[in-house]
Amino acid sequence: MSLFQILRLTSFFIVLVASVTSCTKAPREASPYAISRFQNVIPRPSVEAKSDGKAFLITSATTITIANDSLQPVAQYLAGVLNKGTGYTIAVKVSQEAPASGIFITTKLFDHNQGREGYSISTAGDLLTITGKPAGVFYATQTLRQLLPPVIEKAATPGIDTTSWEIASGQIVDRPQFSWRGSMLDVARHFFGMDDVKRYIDLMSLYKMNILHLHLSDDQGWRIEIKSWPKLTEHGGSTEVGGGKGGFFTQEQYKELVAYAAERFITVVPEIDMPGHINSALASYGELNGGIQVPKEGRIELDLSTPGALNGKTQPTQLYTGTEVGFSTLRYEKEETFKFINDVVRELSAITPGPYFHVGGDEAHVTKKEEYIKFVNRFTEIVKANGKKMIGWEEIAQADIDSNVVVQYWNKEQHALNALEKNAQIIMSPAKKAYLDMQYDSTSRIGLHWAAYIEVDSAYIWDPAAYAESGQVLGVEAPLWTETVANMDDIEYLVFPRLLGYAELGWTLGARSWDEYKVRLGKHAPRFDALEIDYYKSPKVPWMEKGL
Ligand code: TNX
Repeated sequence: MSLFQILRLTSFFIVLVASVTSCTKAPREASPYAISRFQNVIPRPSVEAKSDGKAFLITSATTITIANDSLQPVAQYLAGVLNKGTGYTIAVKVSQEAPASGIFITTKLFDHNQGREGYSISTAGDLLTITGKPAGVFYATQTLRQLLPPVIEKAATPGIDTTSWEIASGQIVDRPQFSWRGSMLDVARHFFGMDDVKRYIDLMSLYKMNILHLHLSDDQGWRIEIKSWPKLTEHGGSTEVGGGKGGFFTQEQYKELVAYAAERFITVVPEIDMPGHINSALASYGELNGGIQVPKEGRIELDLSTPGALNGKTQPTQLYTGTEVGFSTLRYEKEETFKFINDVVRELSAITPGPYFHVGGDEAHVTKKEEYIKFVNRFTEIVKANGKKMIGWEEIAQADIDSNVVVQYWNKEQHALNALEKNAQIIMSPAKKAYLDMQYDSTSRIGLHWAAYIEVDSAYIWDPAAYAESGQVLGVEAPLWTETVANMDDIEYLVFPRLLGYAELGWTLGARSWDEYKVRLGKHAPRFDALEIDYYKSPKVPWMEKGL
């Protein structure tokens, strides 16, 4: 018999076994592995997760039926996930009637609390029903992935045992606590290209996060094309921390990232950090420079007392590849500065469908206090005139902000309280708990520790709703600053496994316990391996070495 004949015969038997399995009517008991997966979903389902001990099987005969066309994109996404891992060609059909078997998706909600992002998954015999609006169905898909064996995340290979894929059946009812569940990626200190950012989006989406805040400019680099100020990227984008070649996104590339994120129900929030953290722009256009750059004992400082800095003779600064913060500032008293700001906000807002624009506003140590306040007040007007809602780091709470502004808390509680008093909304990113660039402990190979060492337990043990009685807390965001982060392996090492904890803090309602969570987290090791995530194997977590 030739190899070809053997292969044909083998696939004949696989199809035979698969169709026999798919016709089996008697409910099968779920394996302990399937039950364990059901119990270890992250973020933990908020309302209910009850297994009935039976198994639901996905086979080559499974189809996805959607009740209406608005579910087409999410259903295709689900089919894509399943087909990649199983090697099947599961199709999507449209019918308002629930089929007798397979996966049925409907927008008829399970209950009225479900909202835009909630979902339910319930199984009865050979039928698995998902209810939700498109975003909810997307999150149901992420849950289903975790109910399947980790190898679902690997592209199917011909030799794989694929007669069926087991899910423990039962009922899951789930919805998020906060509408803002985000992470920030700093592409300015080190530049990360399209593939890396897309992978970051994919990884976030696995845990139902819905905000990607892109830190697009800083002293070390300008990373987004602004057509009316081309030197920002030509010159300002040409390096990064450590002197590497840097890079930037064209507007077309940025749009592609925004669309890629939107397919995963993630809103991109662009940040242009002003009036400090702006050296890359000052190096590109000297007229924006609010001072004169002087190297001092290996640091860079700005001399504002030099008359030349303020009388029209400003010079472009040098490009900067170090890691100091707080030495640069835009020049307040020139209208040209506000033309620049307006052009940047206008161009970037036009390619950002999401409602937010982040103006930075942090660590403007060399901007005079009264000018800082005036800057922020002008930012507020400019962002509003360009149709966006303004977000800024906590320092902006010193300006005349109101309920239309969002303040991102990172360091000083006083600023957060100030923001709440002014009726602003707040995003919780406390550096001591939520900064993904903090080292786990003193032996971590990269990362900083100015705020704290943040082990996996510490990252999880805090309450973002501490201020929630105000009703002004939008949610949680974990920022990854990249002074010490140079490639995707570095990103994954700092982000995983802490990201799952932040996702759960943002998503899951109700009480939390580290002792319970750490066991659940430990069960995700084989899934990280299947996804080829280079995670930090914290000694605090009982990692599962083998299993499904
Ligand atoms: C503080 S947090 C910064 C960043 C740094 C970070 C390093 C904030 C608003 N500003 O510029 O990258 O610390 O951890």
